[in-house]
Parts: sequence; structure tokens; C-alpha cells
Amino acid sequence: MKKILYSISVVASAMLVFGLQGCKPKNAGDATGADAASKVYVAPGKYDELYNFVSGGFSGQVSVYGIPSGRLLRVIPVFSVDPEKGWGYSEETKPMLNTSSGQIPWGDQHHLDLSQTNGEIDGRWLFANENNTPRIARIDLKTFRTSEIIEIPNSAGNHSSPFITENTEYVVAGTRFSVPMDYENGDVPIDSYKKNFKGTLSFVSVAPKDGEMKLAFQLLLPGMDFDLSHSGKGPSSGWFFFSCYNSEQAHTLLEVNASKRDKDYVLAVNWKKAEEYFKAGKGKKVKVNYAHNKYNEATHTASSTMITETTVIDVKDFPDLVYMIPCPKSPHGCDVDPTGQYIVGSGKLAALIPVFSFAKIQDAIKNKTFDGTYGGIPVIKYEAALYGEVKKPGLGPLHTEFDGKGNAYTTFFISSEIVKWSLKDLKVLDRHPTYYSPGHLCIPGGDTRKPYGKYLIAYNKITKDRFLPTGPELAQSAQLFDISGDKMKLLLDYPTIGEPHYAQAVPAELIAKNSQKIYKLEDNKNPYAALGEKQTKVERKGNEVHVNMTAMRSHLSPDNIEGIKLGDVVYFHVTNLEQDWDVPHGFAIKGNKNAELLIMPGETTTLKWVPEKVGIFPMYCTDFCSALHQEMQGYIRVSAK
Ligand code: CUK
Ligand code: CUA
Repeated sequence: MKKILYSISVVASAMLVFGLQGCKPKNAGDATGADAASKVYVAPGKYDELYNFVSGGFSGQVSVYGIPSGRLLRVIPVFSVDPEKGWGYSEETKPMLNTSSGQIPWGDQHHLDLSQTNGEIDGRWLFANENNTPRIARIDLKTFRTSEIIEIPNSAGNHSSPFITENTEYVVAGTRFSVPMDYENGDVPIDSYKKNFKGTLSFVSVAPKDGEMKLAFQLLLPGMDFDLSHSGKGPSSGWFFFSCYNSEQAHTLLEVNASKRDKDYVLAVNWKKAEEYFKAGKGKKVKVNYAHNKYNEATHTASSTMITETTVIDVKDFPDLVYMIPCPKSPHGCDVDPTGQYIVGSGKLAALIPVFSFAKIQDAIKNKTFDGTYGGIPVIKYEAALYGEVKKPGLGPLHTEFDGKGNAYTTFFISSEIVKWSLKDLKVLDRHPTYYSPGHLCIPGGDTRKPYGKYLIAYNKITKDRFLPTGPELAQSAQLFDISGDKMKLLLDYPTIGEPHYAQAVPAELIAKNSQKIYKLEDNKNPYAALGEKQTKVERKGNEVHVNMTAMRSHLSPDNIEGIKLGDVVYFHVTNLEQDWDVPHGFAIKGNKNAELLIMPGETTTLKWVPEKVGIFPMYCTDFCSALHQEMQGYIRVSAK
């Protein structure tokens, strides 16, 4: 019991040291009501200035907001089924949720990264991670749809992802749980952690033209838990930085046993060098089994392939790939400033922020200013890598973003605030309370070479009393700040979907100019598409019945279907013939356990139905599409065998 209280007492005593004692600093810099309202007001019919892509946490999805209004524009289904979009219910989308363990209907989504060119957001793709069953998704920002998902083998708890390199060469993924490797015998005692459990850092390549992902290679490391990461840029190009905790290698009661050492590590990984070794065939080919799912825009159909091999590079055989830098008190966030010179580590239980210098890390490597090794990896001396410490910034730093004007902004979970500090002299410049404990924060472009600045959004964990109560589960809060001046100004609170972690934001014009995807009927290559009402048909293949049908304002064709028998498996392939891009149709059949459909103009979507009763079953369009939408209906007759 005494031990359990350890972390709590650390926090409490540190709060005393800082004189915080639970009370909050005054929010003197706030905009007044009218001033704040005018800054977030987007007049009816007008568009927001920025898109904000926000992780959905345990919802498994990604949500899209307009900034500064805080209006929810869309939820993009990624790792969880979504009735509103038919994601995971239509035959076309089911394969997207496939894994080596079969189809999984619900995932856990924490981090997002927008594709970059030369370290700047290029507006092409958004990458998203799934923690639980390790996966990475690529969302196409032309369609706001998930177009690819790749599973990561030899990993568990894919938390340290998906962070991308400067030119989107790789999406990087670090394992949260060390585990025995997939290609080894996993049936080992849990207390053989030190011997049998390992960590991996995976490098997933992204094809420059169409974004297709491919697991290139994995770096094998000693057992520990990776947390967050960010790519180097400018002078630190070709490097990647990861935080890790549990260098104690504990496997029980981590709250206590993984907080024993004063310092864990930030890992500096020379990925360019690793790529070189990989290309020279230095890694070891191992047998694994993981899913690679792709959505085909032309056929409107997803496919899932199982892949059975990957390359593993054991870093202890290559001493010039990875270096470890001690970082105090269970590091979490690991952020690289816009110039690429500074790496900010944030210890969850720390009362200071260490800032490491890339130039000093390089000198330390050159001069071998090491303090022994960890699992065969050189450990750079803390002072040798340190640029400096931000002293007494607050309590429990988690994540840092940058405004591009030499300032950093860090969230403090325990002291519930955002602190602005200067990269140059590491002095605290401003602090503002958040309501309540903030996790991640987002400055538009705040992890790139060119932050847009202007706004900061805090994603808070504990809502308490910010909104009208809605039963035991309260909406979590995002808070929008104006950071254009010296002092942060709180402008707006708005509720979020699921539990947001990391987020990205980008000026609207970069995305909006490409995001008016219209599927043309003539481009529809779905094998069951009926491209006009003349092509509709009902075709029987044994007990399988395929109904190629169409939807058009305001009728379904055919609208009376007979000849279906008990024991049949019926597939309704519905093509939406509309060419007005904003007229979807829906499709539902009474009693169908496989749910319903929503079909975009030009698209074909398939609903499976296994009728279990003889009788007449109504079907209809569920999406209000015209004045005669209510007339868009028909009947299906099911007869005995
Ligand atoms: S984690 Cu949530 S507050 Cu999953 Cu990025 Cu730090
Ligand atoms: Cu089609 Cu309502």
C-alpha cells in the first residue's frame, strides 16, 4: 500500500513545493466575452479558417472540426464500425477492419500526423494509429475516407505512432508493450520479461505517388515501453526521437515499479543509417502474419491481404543506429522544435522540462561521452546532450508544440495548465489554466518546420463541470486559445467526440481545394454496378442471389423483388445514379441484421441479407433526398424453399 501511494505522494509534495495546492493562477489574459465571441464567430454560410483533425481515443475514429468556431464537421470512421457511414457494415468496407485476428469492430485511436513535404504540411493524407491491435491507417484528404490500413506485427500497444518523417518517407511506429516476438515462442512465463520480451520500432514506407504503405523494416530493441516520438528536421533530418518509460523492465504494478528510477530515456534513432543497412540486406527476414487492407477508389471495394514476412534489424548488432539519452521521471511527450535543433522531453512526474540539443547529441556521439550501455545501446551522458532545463514550469508536463516564433507551449496534466516558454533562454513567459487536466495540445502546424501559429487548442481529460451534465458520462472539452499576442487568451470551450489525444490543424485552403471528390458514374468499376436502370437485374448463383439495383430521386429500381427463398444469401448492390454530388441515398430492409447502407452519388455499395422468415419485407431509402423521398420504397417477397 505504501508503494502505491508513492506516485501520489510525489505529486502532492511537488504541489507543495510549487505552492499550487490545487488552486489555479488567475486567467488575467482572457478575452472579454464580446471580444472572444467575435474571434470565434463564423457567420452563417461562411467557412472556418482551419481544419482541425482530432483523434477519437477509445472511439477508434477521427473527428474533423472547423477552427475557430469549434463546429464538428465530420467523424471519419477508421478503426471502428460506424453506422452513420455504413463503415464496416457494407460488404465493400468490411475488409478494412480485417486483422490477423479477424475483423475487429472497435479500436483505440490516439495520434494523428498529416503528410509533409520538406517538413511542411502538404494536405494529402492523414495518418492515424490504433493502439490495441497495432495498426496504422492512411486517410485520403480528397475523400475524407480511410483508404488504407496496415497491421504492425511484432508489436503490442502501437502507441508511439504514427509520426512521419519530413518528406513522408516513413510512418514510424513504436511498441508500447514489450512482448515476445511473433516469430518466437510466445508461451513463456510473464516474469521472464527481461529475457524474452522485446520492443520494436517499425518503419512503414509511404509511396510518394499514391501513399501506399509498406512495412519496410523493424528495429529490435530490449524490452521497455515506448511512448511518443517525433521526426527530426533541418539539421536533425534523418533522425527520429522516441521517449520510453519502464526501463525498469517491470511487468506488474507499473504505476510503482516503472517509476522507481529517476530517469528513463529518450532514444535518438538514426533512421537514414537504418534504411541504409536495410537496403544493404543487413536485417534478418522473419515469418510473421499481418493484414494489409486497401480501399479501391475505382471499384469502391476494399480488399485485405495477409503478409507473411518482414525484416528485423537487431540494434545491438549495429552500435551506430540508436543512442539513449537519460530523461527524468517517466518521459511521455517527445517533441522537436521547428528548427530541428531542440528535442523536448516531458516526464509525466517531473517538475522541470529537459531540452536536448541535437548538435550536442552529435558531439557526444563523436566524442563517446557515454555513461555505459542499456541492453547494448550506448547511453549518452545527460549533461552532454542537455541544452538546458526549463525550471519550475509546472507539474506533470505531457506535450509540447511550437508557434514558429521561438516559443514552446507545454501542457501540464497535474497542475492543469498550459505554459508558454522561450526556446532561447528556457524562461517561462506565460501560463494559463485549462479546464481541466490537458493531455495533448495542438498549434496548427505546431510540429512542422512552419507552424501557422495563431491558435492553440488544448484537449482536456477531466471535464467536471464545463457543460450541461449528461448522465455519468460527460462530454470532454477542447479549449481554443488565441496565441497571437504575448499572453494566451481563452476564447472557446467545445465538446469533443470520444477522448481526444493528439490533433493536427491546417489552414482550410490547403485541404478544401482538393476535397470536393465527386465519383463519376462512368468511372465506377464495381463488378456489380448498374450504371443505368436498364442494367438492373436479379441473378441467382445457387443459393446466392445478386440484385444489381439503382437508386435515383425518387425511386429504387427494381422496386418489387420476388423469387427469393428461405436459405438464400442475398446481396443488394445498390448504385446511386445521382450526379449531383450532395445527394446520397440510403437503403434499409425490415429485419436485416446486417444493418443498412448509405450510398454516395456514383458509388455502388452492397448490403448482405439472409432472410429467416417467409413474407413480404419493405425496403426504402433512409436519407431524405427529395420532396418525394418518402415515396422511395419497395417490397421484397421471401418464399419457402
Ligand atoms: S497520449 Cu493521450 S495525453 Cu495516448 Cu498521446 Cu499523451
Ligand atoms: Cu433516396 Cu431518400
